[in-house]
Amino acid sequence: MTTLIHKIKIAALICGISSVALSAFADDAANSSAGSKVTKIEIKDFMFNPQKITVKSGDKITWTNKDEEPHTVVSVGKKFQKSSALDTDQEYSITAGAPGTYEYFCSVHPKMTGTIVVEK
Ligand SMILES: [Cu+2]
Repeated sequence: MTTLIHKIKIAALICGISSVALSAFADDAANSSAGSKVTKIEIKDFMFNPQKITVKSGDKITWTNKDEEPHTVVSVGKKFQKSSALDTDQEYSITAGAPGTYEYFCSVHPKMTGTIVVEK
């Protein structure tokens, strides 16, 4: 009986340690990956907000759909991979590639457009 309790305590301890280690690792990865950061774009009221962003090559760009309608992120000229139809609160991310100006739109509502400027 004591052995069982002892084992549970050890298991709990190991779990605690590994989750601390994991979160430390995640923080590390987010902070250290060569200064790259995440730029968030909210999709709300049939608009991409901000409508134009400037990022550095290697930065992550994440769209979140805050509308009740499905939206997509589609690159003009297929410069980056398009998203699937995003449900409410669903996210889509890409990593900014070569420097340049990238236009995109929502294929469900083509009047919704946005611009990404990628700098070196
Ligand atoms: Cu849309």
